[in-house]
Amino acid sequence: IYAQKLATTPHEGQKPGTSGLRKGVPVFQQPLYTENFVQATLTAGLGDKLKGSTLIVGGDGRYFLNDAIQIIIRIAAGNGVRKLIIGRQGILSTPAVSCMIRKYKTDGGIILTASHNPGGPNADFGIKFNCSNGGPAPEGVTNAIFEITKNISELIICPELRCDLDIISSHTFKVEGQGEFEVEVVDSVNDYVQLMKEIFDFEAIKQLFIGGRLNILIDSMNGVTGPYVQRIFHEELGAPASSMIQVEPKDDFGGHHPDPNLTYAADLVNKMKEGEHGFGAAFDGDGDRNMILGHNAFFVTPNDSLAVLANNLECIPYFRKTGIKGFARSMPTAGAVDRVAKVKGAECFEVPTGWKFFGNLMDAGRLSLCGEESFGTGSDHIREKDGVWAVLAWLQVLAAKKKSVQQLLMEHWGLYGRNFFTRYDYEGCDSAPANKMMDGLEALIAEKGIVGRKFSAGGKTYTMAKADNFSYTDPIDSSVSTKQGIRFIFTDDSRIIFRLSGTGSSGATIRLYIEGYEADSSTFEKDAQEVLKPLIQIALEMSKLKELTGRKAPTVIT
Ligand code: VG1
Ligand code: CO
Repeated sequence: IYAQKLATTPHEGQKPGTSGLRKGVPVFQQPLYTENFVQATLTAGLGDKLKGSTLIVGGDGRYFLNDAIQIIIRIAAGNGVRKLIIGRQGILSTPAVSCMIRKYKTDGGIILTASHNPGGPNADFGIKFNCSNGGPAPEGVTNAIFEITKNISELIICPELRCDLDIISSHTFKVEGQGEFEVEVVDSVNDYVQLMKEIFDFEAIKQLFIGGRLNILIDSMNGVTGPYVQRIFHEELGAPASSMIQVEPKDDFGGHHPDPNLTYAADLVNKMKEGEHGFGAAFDGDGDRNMILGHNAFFVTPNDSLAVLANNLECIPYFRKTGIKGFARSMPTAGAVDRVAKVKGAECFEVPTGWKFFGNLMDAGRLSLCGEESFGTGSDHIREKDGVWAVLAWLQVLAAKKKSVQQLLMEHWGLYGRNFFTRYDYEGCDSAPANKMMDGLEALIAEKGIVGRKFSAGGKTYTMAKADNFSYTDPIDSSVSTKQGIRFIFTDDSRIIFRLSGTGSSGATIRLYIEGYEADSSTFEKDAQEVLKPLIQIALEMSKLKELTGRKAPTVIT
């Protein structure tokens, strides 16, 4: 096999967002578009380690996966990468990639996914680089990738190299003038399953399913988790095969949004409402998100899920060994976990949106468990959020506590109070009005007298305690990330937060996050939409969202 230099010209807009580069498939299919980004990723991501490096490569099975992997193979070989470890048929969940990077101590990995965005020839694709710690590349690296894409003029590629990914085997190629290049096609689930068995007490979880004590319903939403779920919950833990649905990874996710929330996982929610199951869960396309439901589709918000797990961490063998090193959440995530941390005497960090911000804290041994309101939960067992792990963690707690999901939540709120939370997404807005709205909010936080000002709606009055655009200084490497979301924090800890999404593939998505805390147990069973109504009204008025975007209602409420 020979390698050659190939002239290329830059493509605009190859700036990685919250979690890698996400664009429509037709964008990635443009001549040398994917090639440019892969070359930039290898150059910037690996630096002087590029020659002789080993990488894990895999994705969530969406349309264009195989094409993208073949491009990665050709460019990696051309650039002197020594070895790629690739899941069979290119399938690896995001947490599995993170697990394998760490286990095989590789120099990093490339994940092919647009996560919860729809897939198919006219839907989205994505490419993300993870570093040798198993976590998403930090901003320093993603900025360096973007800089290269702006001036790229040359690729090094083995144009004739192709590799069959259908069977588990190792392929070795001799690249002229360079040496050996190896592609090892591996089982997609083995390493991940082994890690889960080290973390959890599978025997204890198994007891839950004996004699149908607990009926579960797991929805893979035609994403990557299907094979993992069947292996773990059915083969290893003995749950009946009928307790798993949509377990066939499809390249278009069956035409759905593979996003585990009450809107897009409606199939699961409706089945759970029939009352046959005591526990339900769904995952997103690449397997890093999770949604937890109890009997009759009792909804556990991701904020509460994180707090309940934090409160019961000692039920999980892994944490009995490691101890509790600290907790963290992303800024828009409700502060339920903060209350647990306080009682447990543990550190609690607030980081910007995106899993990449947790990695440094974990590497420094200061973070055990963390999460995001966007259905992300995880721990320092890897450096990505992990959907299947979260479900196992819940089942381990249920097995130890011998209580229902709803009981656990009611008791939790009884101890800590309830952080009511909702997120309104306005997807597919035009960029100009969305930016105008954010500019308006910037002006508002800069106003003299904003602190102390009173805002009223629905018979409630809130006093502004703090208004800013969230800025984060990483406590480990002191890197600073600015403009991570406009925050309005009131004297009773209620919060209104505005952000623009960084994972969309076109236009702008406005995210509005609302949080209100209640210690009074008579409110606990109320609907969050009802409790938060006054704050929502204040948020819409102060932002002029409706006037500027023309949107009367959000596209998704979580
Ligand atoms: C969204 C979520 C964020 C999450 C990110 C990646 O980002 O809000 O919490 O980390 O998706 O998740 P944004 O910028 O669109 O708000 V995933 O499962 O898409 O990798
Ligand atoms: Co995801």
